[in-house]
Amino acid sequence: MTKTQYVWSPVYVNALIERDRDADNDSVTGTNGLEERLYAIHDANYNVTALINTSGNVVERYVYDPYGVARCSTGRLVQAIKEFKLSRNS
Ligand SMILES: [Ca+2]
Repeated sequence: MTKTQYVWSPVYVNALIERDRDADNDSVTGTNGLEERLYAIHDANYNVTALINTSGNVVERYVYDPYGVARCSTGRLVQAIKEFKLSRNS
């Protein structure tokens, strides 16, 4: 059962466009069970710096050190990006 779905841009290796999530853990609500859509905002290095909802409000922010390591390492999105990078490198 899919709980989270990511859409990645082809312009860069980890350029996230948006994330759809089953926020209420109910597979009937939303489109295919996914009712939460968040869009990713990037810096110049394609690090995701914020997630905004469909109303344009910031719901998550990410801060990186000068080496590109996310300081907010517990976020689901950061974890997804790490896993995506690993899958691309293997
Ligand atoms: Ca749902």
